[in-house]
Amino acid sequence: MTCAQPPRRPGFPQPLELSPADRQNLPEPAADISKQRPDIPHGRLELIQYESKTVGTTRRMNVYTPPGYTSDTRYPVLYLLHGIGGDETEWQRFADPLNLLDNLIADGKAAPMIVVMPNGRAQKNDRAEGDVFASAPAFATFEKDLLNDVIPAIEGRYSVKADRDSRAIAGLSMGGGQALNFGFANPAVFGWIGGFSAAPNTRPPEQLIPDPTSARTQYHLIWLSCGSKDQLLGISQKTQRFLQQQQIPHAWNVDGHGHDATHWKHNLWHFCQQVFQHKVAAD
Ligand code: FER
Repeated sequence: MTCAQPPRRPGFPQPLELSPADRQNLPEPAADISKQRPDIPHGRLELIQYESKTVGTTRRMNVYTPPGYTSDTRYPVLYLLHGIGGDETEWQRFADPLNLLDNLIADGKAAPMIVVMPNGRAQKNDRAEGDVFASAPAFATFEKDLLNDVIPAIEGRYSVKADRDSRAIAGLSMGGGQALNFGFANPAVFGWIGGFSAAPNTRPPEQLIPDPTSARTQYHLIWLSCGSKDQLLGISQKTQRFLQQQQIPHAWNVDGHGHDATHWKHNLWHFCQQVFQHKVAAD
């Protein structure tokens, strides 16, 4: 008698399948990448408020300004988005971007930049409370809040370069899906895109990139990364396969981590060394 495989329980993790393209293309960073170094200049992290016409409330965001920030210089801006269970403080907990950026800038490995960490849950109660999955629609609404409220507030308050070549969007998980969706939908606003462990809110490839020919040359950097132990790997793989088929230049880094802070911190560190540094695609 042969024994049939028992049916998989819904929600039971599916086996992850790796192809030769799914490899770690960048080295594993050292353990001390976001350790505070007393011997180097430090930037600042400030929690600021802005009026959101989209949501109808006063909202909060964390803003990193680099060491020696001065209104005599105009800086590029990275908009960095959190996951479904997070808020404007989540990146601080997962990756300590203040020290991570201070260290990279001190070592000449990252361009001095402003990093904006807004709250991507665009609804009146934007705390990560109760069933956090119920707020998924508010993560889509955030596109309006970002374009019409967050970016104007940042550009009115800080000394920034206000053009697509100087605006990047990246995020983790739900924020990775937002970064891909909003970045590809708004090529006039963002020139650099990064998705770390993008969640199922990522649009299917044909909707995400309806004009692959333009996308081939429009972006300075398209970054995708995911851990090989992340149950959401299939989302990034599907997106990466499309980019590859369509010959859209991109970075693809599959490390050995899961859906976790180590993957996000490591890939933010790598991404920050490429963003605003060089043009990988012709204009
Ligand atoms: C889902 C699984 C995971 C989903 C979202 C997530 C909207 C997001 C995870 C995260 O942000 O960490 O089915 O649907």
